[in-house]
Amino acid sequence: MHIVFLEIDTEAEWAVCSLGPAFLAGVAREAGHSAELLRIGSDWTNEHVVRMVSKREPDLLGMSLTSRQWLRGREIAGLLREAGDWPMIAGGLHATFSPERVLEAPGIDAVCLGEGEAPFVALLAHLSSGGQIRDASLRNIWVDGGTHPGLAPPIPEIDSIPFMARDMLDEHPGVVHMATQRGCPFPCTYCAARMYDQLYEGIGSYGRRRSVENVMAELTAIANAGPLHYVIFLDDTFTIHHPWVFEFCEVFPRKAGVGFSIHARAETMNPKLIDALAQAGCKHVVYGVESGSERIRRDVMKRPVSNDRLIDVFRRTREAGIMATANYMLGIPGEKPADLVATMELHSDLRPLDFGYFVFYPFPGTQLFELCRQKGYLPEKWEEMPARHDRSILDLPDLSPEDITNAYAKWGRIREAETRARTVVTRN
Ligand code: B12
Ligand code: SF4
Repeated sequence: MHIVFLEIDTEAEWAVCSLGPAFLAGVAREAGHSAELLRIGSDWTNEHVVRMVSKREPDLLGMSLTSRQWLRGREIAGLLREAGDWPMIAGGLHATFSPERVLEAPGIDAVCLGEGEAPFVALLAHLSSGGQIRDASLRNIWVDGGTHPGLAPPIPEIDSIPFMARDMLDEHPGVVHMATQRGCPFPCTYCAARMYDQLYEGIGSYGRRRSVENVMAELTAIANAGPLHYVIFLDDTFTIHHPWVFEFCEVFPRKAGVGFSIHARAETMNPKLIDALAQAGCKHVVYGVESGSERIRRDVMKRPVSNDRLIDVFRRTREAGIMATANYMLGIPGEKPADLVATMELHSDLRPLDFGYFVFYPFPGTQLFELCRQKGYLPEKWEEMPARHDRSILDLPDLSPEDITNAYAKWGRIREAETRARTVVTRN
């Protein structure tokens, strides 16, 4: 079978495509099928989309969906159904946590719930032996018109999963993206990734990490096949399970010897770990700070870390020679205008080298999504409103749309001022 995975670009193209299809292409190829990626550019016309899909003569289309990709993904699925009769399956976070809505979309015949490797290969076997997608009766695969299929436990031994099919990621040569773990043990109420653990409650454990040996085997294979200049670890929280991280820091510089970046939660860092990471070649840590208000972090987001601890971790990261990025959110339920200011104040104490700022969006399945629904913050037509970084879809009692727009604009001015200041320092 020939599978074409569609990567739906929204307002801009990310430097890397969705990792899910790269894992699935790995298992599909191992099972004797062929798979390729079609990246649907944000500026493609409908005619161009249809032309590019037909040219590839797919037996099956696969679409990975985050909430951000959903509205355009739905449009493209409908368009392709009118143009051809290609069966299509959708998977990923959004499909897993809004399956009924996704299945209502014309052009989407089935949804894959949760971890995709085993169910996808089972579906390919079903189709290869003459079955139709809508007749499939397989765990995790919910077909249009069918009932909830039940879930198989996640693959216990994740080292047994083939390496990602790297051609599916559209990476820049030498800069590679890696995933060493699945699941996250923290309880953040706004986080969609967290929901996988709940999905599998009573079925199996979603939280697993590859062995350092297996990760290094993948990096060695990459280095043997072409250039390897830098590794971006895309794990949610690279620094959980310290023995693993220390083992990695010991092996990585000897076997790979290049720079790398990670995502970390500040509470998981300590001076010894920061030093070990720096010595191993870590150049960049992205921290989720989210809010400068301890109240919002503790009571709304379930991130009870103090501002002092955050300031200390940023300072130590800086002193170790590692660039720190801080990510912030604004427009969180429960926030008041003073909390928006508190985040900016904390930012000036943290002094990160870079930062990101995003307006809160309630991802289906999360606790904060439920809270927004119960409290009436979600407008009636919320599903038709795009998930954007600069605008809230919520009707919040304590923040007006202007409060959020103004704060977003102010973050833009902070960025400009910091960029200007850095340019002056560099010139001098
Ligand atoms: C790496 C990553 C990225 C990468 C790659 C994107 C990607 N989708 O893989 C980049 C940097 C591009 C990125 C960007 C963004 N991301 Co991001 N990202 C992640 C992260 C940390 C890891 C993803 C990962 O490792 N996947 C590994 C694979 C194995 O898991 P998976 O994607 O779930 O895929 C499995 C199954 O879902 C299924 N499956 C997936 N696709 C398909 C398709 C088919 C056909 C089938 C059958 C099955 C299937 O099989 C896969 C293998 O088991 C997740 C957090 C997380 N843990 O999921 C956030 C996450 C996906 N990102 C998120 C967000 C919000 C964003 C951004 C909007 C950033 C932002 N600033 O807000 C952008 C938007 C990206 C986009 N295109 O829409 C949210 C999405 C929430 C949601 N409900 O939509 C998450 C969950 C973070 C969070 N904590 O809430 N991200
Ligand atoms: S630490 Fe990050 S990945 Fe883990 S639950 Fe919180 S936001 Fe999600």
